[in-house]
Amino acid sequence: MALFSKLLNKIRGGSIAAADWDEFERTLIESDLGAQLTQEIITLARSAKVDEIESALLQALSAKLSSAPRDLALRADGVTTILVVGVNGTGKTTSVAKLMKFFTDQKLKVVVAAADTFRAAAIDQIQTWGTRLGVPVVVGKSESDPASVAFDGLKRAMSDQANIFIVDTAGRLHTKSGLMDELGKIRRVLEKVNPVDEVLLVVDATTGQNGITQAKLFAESVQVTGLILTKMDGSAKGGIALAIESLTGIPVKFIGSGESAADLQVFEPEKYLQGLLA
Ligand SMILES: Nc1nc2c(ncn2[C@@H]2O[C@H](COP(=O)(O)OP(=O)(O)OP(=O)(O)O)[C@@H](O)[C@H]2O)c(=O)[nH]1
Ligand SMILES: [Mg+2]
Repeated sequence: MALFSKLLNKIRGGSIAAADWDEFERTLIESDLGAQLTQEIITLARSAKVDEIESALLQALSAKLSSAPRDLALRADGVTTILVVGVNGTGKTTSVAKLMKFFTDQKLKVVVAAADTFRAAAIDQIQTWGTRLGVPVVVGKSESDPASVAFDGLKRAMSDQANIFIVDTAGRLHTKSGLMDELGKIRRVLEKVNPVDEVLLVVDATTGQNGITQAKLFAESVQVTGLILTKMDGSAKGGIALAIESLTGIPVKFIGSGESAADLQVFEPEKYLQGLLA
């Protein structure tokens, strides 16, 4: 993750050659920062004074982060509703399980709806997590209407006086407008009764620049309020969080770092930037 450390050391040591800049550029590109951001950073680094370079970089990178609210919009009273959306296999269901643990650890009462009704296995998967983590999971029949399962889940959350209601949705391609419209329908049906507070888009960090395209297109059809960047434990390149925030304006709210329920971290931008520069 310490993308800049080698360069900074060389600059401070006073011996930086053309090849070092090339290597730095490669490092940034390979970390999924994207071409444009990489060029901006290099231009800045080349022009900054030696003793100011670190603070100049930190400032420039900070300015690239999203300025949208980063804390979850949790209600003090009533049910906070969170929709979890994304393309196939990004880690939505696992992230819902992680959120179950995240909230129950804070002594909040959680109810989940299994609105991925396309596959029976998907219903089993989320039910298994619910049983393991002690969270009620409302399911419908296989192939039943996802919006009606979500609605049943919300009714249960309200009658149970739950604090948090999470909807796990089916994976969908951001390019298929029919499937994207279905998310809008889920939202509309829920909002007849209670507002949707967060729409968290789950992006697999290992998909690199494609993740940025996904974020842009999802944001166009549903009001995405935050990202969960998963699989940051694998070969994921640390630059993707910065690239995605800079290009979409959507804040990263959580980082997924493994397959178990505990592998979720709240994204802390300052720490993240310090980590890049360390
Ligand atoms: N290493 C790693 N694996 C993860 C992480 N999150 C999810 N996975 C794995 O990714 C695979 C897909 O996860 P799911 O949670 O089923 O993904 P999904 O988005 O619900 O998939 P669909 O419902 O089929 O669209 C599983 O094998 C998970 O264990 C993560 O943060 N790190
Ligand atoms: Mg799933």
